[in-house]
Amino acid sequence: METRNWKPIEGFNFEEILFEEYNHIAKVTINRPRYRNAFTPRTVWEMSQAFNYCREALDIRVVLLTGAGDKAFCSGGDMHVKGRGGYVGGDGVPRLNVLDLQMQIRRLPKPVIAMVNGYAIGGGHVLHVVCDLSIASDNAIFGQTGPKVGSFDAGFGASYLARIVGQKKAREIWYLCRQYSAVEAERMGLVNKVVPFEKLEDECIEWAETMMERSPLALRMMKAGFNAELDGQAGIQELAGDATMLYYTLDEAQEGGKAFLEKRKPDFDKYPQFP
Ligand code: S0N
Repeated sequence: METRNWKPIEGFNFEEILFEEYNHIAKVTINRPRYRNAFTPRTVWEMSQAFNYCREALDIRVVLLTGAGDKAFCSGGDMHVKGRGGYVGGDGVPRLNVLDLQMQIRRLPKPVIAMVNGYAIGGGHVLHVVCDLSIASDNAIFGQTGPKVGSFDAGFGASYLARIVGQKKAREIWYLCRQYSAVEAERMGLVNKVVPFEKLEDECIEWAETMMERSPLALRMMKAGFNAELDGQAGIQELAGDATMLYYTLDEAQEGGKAFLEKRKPDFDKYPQFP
């Protein structure tokens, strides 16, 4: 693996994730290898802040999501803090805040690559599913455990998974709770590519750098388009929001606001029309 100068992104007090940047690529690493990178409400809250930063930071073009160590990407919610109503954090309140994080990853107008470096299980599996692309090391293992351990994710964990692998396979994954190798996952279309563990980061960086040579706006619109197809009204709102953003960059849109402030009728006729 090439040695890269990952720089910590400053300004946060993260305890359960690492947040770093290299060449306009942000890397969010779940840093709880002792528990196979299971997430607590705090882990999720920290990831949420990191993804929010990635949305606002104009110099970040692609995000990698991964887990620390060589055993796990993420093993889902931390069973030690699973209470009635959700995962219980330091404030004693049960939460399922990973659902908000899933939406955040989907709505980030930049590509997110899941760098799957080991087990992607339970809610950890859903996290890689909601990323735009998944690249896995050859030791990666995939699966849902919900019906075996008293939980389920019938949202993106069901519907988006089924869009990817098909209804029959998705039902198999959830009903039987088996584990699948990286090669099996690749065959199902669940991951884009499988590489040797020591090549995983290099491969992800190569994909990220290739995407950075493409038009960011074109990628943003494609992501919104892919989401709209699945997300219904919320997906259309996202795509429409991007269309509005583009409209606001045009003189035609500026004319409307200017005319209002100058107390005159807007003149929209001077702007080009397309068939
Ligand atoms: C990942 C597995 C397969 C790894 O096996 P391996 O390598 O043999 O390691 P272990 O010895 O099992 O584990 C090492 C240590 O790590 C601890 N640990 C592992 N996973 C977790 C975990 N999820 N929570 C807490 N601790 C974990 C082990 O206990 C062990 O510790 P020690 O050394 O002290 O014994 C294997 O570990 C495994 O199967 N893990 C459990 C995976 C699992 O079932 N995860 C699902 C958890 N639930 C969810 O993710 C639900 C998702 C969710 O949040 C949600 C989302 C939407 C709607 C609803 C929900 C909802 O939760 O209800």
